[in-house]
Amino acid sequence: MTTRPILIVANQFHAPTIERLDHAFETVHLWKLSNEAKLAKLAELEGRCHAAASASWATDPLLYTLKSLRLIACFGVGVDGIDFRKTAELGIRVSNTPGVLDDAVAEIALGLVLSCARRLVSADSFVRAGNWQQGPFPFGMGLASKTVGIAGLGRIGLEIAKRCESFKMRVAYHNRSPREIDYDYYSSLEELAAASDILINVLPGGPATASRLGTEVFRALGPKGLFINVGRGQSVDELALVNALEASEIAGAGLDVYAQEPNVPAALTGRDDVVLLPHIGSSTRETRMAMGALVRQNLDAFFRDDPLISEVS
Ligand code: NAP
Ligand code: 8YV
Repeated sequence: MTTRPILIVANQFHAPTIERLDHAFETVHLWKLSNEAKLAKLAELEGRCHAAASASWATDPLLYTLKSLRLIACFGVGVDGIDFRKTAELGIRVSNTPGVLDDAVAEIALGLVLSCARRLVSADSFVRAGNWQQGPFPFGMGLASKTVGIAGLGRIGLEIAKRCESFKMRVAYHNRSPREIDYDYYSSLEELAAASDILINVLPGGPATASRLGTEVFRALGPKGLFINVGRGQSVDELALVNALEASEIAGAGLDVYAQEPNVPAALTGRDDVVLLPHIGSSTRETRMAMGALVRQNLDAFFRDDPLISEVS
């Protein structure tokens, strides 16, 4: 009889994927245990368990007490939930799910752009409230010939750029270094914001980008500018964003991500110049299944001693 490898599932990241992992591995559902029970279980697994699967934006810090752990296979591309100081110290490799979610996140980014520019959510409320009979809805902003600034022109950023081109927009971007691509490059976020009608954040989270989008960036974007965030909430100084909206220093914002999810600042929920989504960038049925398949492929490669499909270096 062949024994199945032991796999820790750190949190409940996607039920259909976890169900499949339950069939392939001897899974331990860590999130179901109390902290005391987790520590006891991890001690019992010492030397016998070498891999865990986890959401990418969050994991269980108690995982790092398992000294035989060698892989955290993340469900998600943004790995800001991983403590890379710890993984380096303990010799733990990390995989993620890049590429398979680019279309879904780009679709949500464009959905937010359209919702903010043409005020779709407010227009819907206007009709439902019976206000149309009293007069027309206020004008929105057209997209054709406007400049979209993309902060983080990587895999997802490129898919957003392609879609913006089809709306006849000009594309500009900021990365740490320019790409070989025919879009205008700005070496600072402030310069990019100043050149943009719509600024879209797709930067990864983590210390390098923490609160990078703040007062100066919003002032540079200007009173007609729209800010869209599908990257990470921690990259935004949310207080500065609220202040910029309250002072009409920018025209509006469309947000999929927040600094302290699932908590959204009350100062935002009361405003009709913002569109607020509950971190649904990658949440289509197809995309989540593809992310789960990539988690599985990375685990299989690890247990065969093959190179990982998508290792975070
Ligand atoms: P990616 O391909 O690695 O692209 C990231 C881009 O950001 C790269 O072009 C990189 O260029 C730039 N960058 C990285 N660090 C930077 C820094 N400190 N300053 C300036 N530019 C920097 O990643 P991706 O697959 O497109 O994903 C991007 C992020 O989207 C993820 O990390 C995640 O946080 C977020 N995301 C959100 C959702 C959602 O549901 N809303 C879903 C998936 C992903 P350089 O290396 O040249 O700087
Ligand atoms: C989440 C994301 O991971 O991939 C990312 O970085 O932000 C999302 O796809 C998703 O909510 C799965 O937990």
